[in-house]
Amino acid sequence: MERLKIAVQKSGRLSENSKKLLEECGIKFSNGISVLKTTANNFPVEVLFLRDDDIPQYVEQQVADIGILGENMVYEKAKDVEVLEKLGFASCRLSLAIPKEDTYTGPAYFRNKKVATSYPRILGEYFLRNDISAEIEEISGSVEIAPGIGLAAGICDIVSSGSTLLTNGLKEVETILKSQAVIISSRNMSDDKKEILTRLLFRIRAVKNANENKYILLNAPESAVTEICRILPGMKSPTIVPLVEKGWCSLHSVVKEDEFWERIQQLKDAGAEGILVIPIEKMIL
Ligand code: PRT
Ligand code: ZN
Repeated sequence: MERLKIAVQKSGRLSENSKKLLEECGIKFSNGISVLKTTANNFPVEVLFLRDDDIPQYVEQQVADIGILGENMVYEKAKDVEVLEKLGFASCRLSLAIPKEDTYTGPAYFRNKKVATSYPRILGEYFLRNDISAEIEEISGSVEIAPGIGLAAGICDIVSSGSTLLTNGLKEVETILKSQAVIISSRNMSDDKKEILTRLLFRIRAVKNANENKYILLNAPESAVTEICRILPGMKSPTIVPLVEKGWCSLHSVVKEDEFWERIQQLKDAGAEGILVIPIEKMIL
C-alpha cells in the first residue's frame, strides 16, 4: 500500500510541534524509530526527519509528498510547491533591524548600505519593490552580530520576542514578512496519496480548530440572553438550558482562543456568572 511521505524538521523550533500535531491526529509511530524516518502503524504515512532548509526541495522533487515548515523558508527557497494550510505555531516575522542609536528614515535608510541576512531572496524582492539599491550580504547564522562587528549596517532576520535584537543593540524598523508553520505539498501526487492527504488534512483541521477554540459554559439571567448570544455567536448559535432557579439559564458555546479575554469581560459586563472554560479535544465544523 502507498504511504504519504511527510517531511518534518529533525531538530529545531518546529520539531516538537510538528510531531505533536501528527500525534494529536491520532497517528501512532512504531517504536523502531531510525534517525531518518519512521512509519506510522495505524495510518498510511511515513515521516522523514530533515533540516528545514531542505524540505522545499525534497517536496518539489517528490522525495517527500508534503512537508511542515515555516513560511519564511518556503518563500525563500521558492520551489515549485503548494502551500496547503497554515498551522498556527512557530509564529515569527522577518524584519529589518538597525543599530538602536541610528535614526530611521524609512526604507531609503538602506540605500547603498550593506544588509546581512540568511534570506537574500525575500530581502532582494523587498528592496526591488521599494526601489532601493542596497548590498545584500548573505550569511548563514548569527546574523544579529553583523552590525556590531562592522560587517553590515543593518540586518534582516527572524524576530519573535525581539530579545535577540535588544541584546545586540539593534532595533526593528520594518517587518517584511509574517510567518508561521505551514504544510506544503508536491504538485504531483498519485490519487491514492491525494486521498490519504485529504484524510490527514481533515484531522489536522479538527485539531487546529480545537486548539484555536475553547468551550464555554455560563449562567445568566434570561433578560441577558439576547445580549450574551450577540457576544458569543458559537458554531451555529449557543445552546441554552434552563436552570432550576426561575428566570436563569445556562449557555454553552465556543469562543476563539485569541478573543477569549475580551469576550469574558464583555460577558461579565452583560451579567454572566459562573463562567467555565474548557479545552476542546477535537472540533469538526
Ligand atoms: O537545523 P535546521 O536547519 O533544521 O534548523 P534552523 O536552525 O534553520 O531553524 P530553527 O529551528 O531555528 O527555526 C525553524 C523555524 O522556526 C524558522 O524557519 C521560523 O519559521 C520559525 N521560528 C519561529 C524561528 C523563531 N521563531 C526564532 N525566534 N526561527 C528562528 N528564530 C531565531 C532568529 O533567527 C533569531 O536568532 O531566534 C532569534 C530571535 O528570537 P527572539 O525571540 O529573540 O526575537
Ligand atoms: Zn534551517
